[in-house]
Amino acid sequence: MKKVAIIMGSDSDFPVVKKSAEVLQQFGVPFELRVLSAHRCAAQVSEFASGAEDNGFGVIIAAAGKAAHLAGAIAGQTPLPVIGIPIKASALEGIDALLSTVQMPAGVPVATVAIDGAANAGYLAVQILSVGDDDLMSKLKAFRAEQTAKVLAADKKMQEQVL
Ligand code: RP5
Repeated sequence: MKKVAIIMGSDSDFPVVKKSAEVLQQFGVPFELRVLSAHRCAAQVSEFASGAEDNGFGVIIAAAGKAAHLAGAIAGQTPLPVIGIPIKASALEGIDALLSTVQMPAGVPVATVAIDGAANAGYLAVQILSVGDDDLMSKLKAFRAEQTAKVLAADKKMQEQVL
C-alpha cells in the first residue's frame, strides 16, 4: 500500500495533526510524520515534495497555521493529491490559514478540510487510497455502516426518552 505523508509546519501543530495519524492507524494505513516549514526550511520542503512520489507516498497531508503556504508549496512540486489542514494558530482564529490554504490557482489543487479538521484529512486520505485497494475500501464501508448504526441507535434512544 502507498504511504501517507503528514507534514506539519511546526511541532506546535502536532496536538491537532495527531488526529490524522490516529485515523490512519485505525485503518492500518502506513504513514510518516514530518515537521517542515514552507518559510523556515523551504529547500527541505522542495526536496520532500519533489521526491514524494518516488519515495512511495500516495497522498500528502499538509498542516500549517497563520500565512499557511505549506500545502500549496508542496502541491506545486508533486502530482500527488495534497490535503491541506488550516491550523488555528493566531489572532485570526485560523481564517488566515484557511484562506491561504484553500485559494489555490487552477491546475494546482489543495483539498482543504475545515480549520483544525485533521480527522477528516485522515479519512479523506483513506478514501483516496481505497480507490485502488479493495481491502481498504471494505474497511471504509464497514466504518461508514458502523457510524450510521451509531446515529440511528442514538435517534431511537432519543425518541424513547421520557423527559
Ligand atoms: C505556522 O505557524 C505553523 O504551521 C504553526 O501553525 C504556526 C506557528 O508556528 P510556531 O511559531 O509555533 O513554530 O508556520
